Amino acid sequence: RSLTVISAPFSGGQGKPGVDDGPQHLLDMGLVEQIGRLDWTPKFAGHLQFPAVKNDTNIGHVKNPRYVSQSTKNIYEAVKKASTSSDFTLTIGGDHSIAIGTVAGVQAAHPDAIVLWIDAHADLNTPAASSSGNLHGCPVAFLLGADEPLANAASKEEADLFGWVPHCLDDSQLGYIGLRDVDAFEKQYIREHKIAAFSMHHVDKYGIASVVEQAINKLDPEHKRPIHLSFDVDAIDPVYAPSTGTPVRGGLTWREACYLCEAVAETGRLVAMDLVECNPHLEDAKAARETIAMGLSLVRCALGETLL
Ligand code: DIR
Ligand code: MN
Ligand code: MN
Ligand code: MN
Repeated sequence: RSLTVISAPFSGGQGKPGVDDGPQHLLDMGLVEQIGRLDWTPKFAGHLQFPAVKNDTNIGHVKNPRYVSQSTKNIYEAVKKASTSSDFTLTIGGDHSIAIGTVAGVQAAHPDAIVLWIDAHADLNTPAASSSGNLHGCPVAFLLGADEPLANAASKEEADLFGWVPHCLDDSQLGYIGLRDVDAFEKQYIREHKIAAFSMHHVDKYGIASVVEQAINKLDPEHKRPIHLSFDVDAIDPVYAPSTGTPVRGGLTWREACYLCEAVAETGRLVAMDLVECNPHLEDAKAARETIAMGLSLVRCALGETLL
């Protein structure tokens, strides 16, 4: 089965430099070779390039708006092409704003695919609701079509910077696992729109195996839809994945995270995965290596590696 690896070394969705080096570190520690030892024929599509945008001033409090819009559009085109022509698309980031492009791209090829969003955060703020102005906290809002034209823009074009993003996700197509740092707007949206959301409380209460099963059963009771796994490494406890921009205590253990990926692999319906927010420049070199090693384990587990 054919697999395309897309590198999206992008950090404009948040403020900490270094997350754009995640892909190179994953590659250096053997990503493509490790995939090749499983039941896949990987092809590395190269590093996408994100030309700088001049005078990319804030729009309201939203940071790097033109850069994020333009870069995620490039990612969208690349992922759409890969998902149309290969059996599996793995996109390595980069910060989670890249999922604006990956989810829209995968949906273009598989409009019925469900999205499992594994994260400490819901990434569901609209630009207006975001208190940080960081667009990596907003991808889901764009994909669901919860966003509005950007406030305080100088022109209609600027207000519509993210108007190109297809509203490709239905509320019932999205499920969260690992949440534990959710903003008030996001909590209300999840409640009102009845989005399938499993926080760490649910993982504690039911166990990870049951949570994965419940999530898939809720989104796809007939077990026939393709699956896109969008994995933010900050879903995992910082003990195991410390080198990430917004660590939150009380996350998934190493095995819970691997189990989740193994269980999704067992469905045989996984068609795409994103691995994001590995920042090898945070914490020390040992922490960075462990975080990258965690990421590599997640990919292998999602691609069918088993313990026995
Ligand atoms: C916060 C943090 N909800 C925000 N989001 C993060 O900035 O909108 N997402 N860190 O990964
Ligand atoms: Mn995220
Ligand atoms: Mn996160
Ligand atoms: Mn929109």
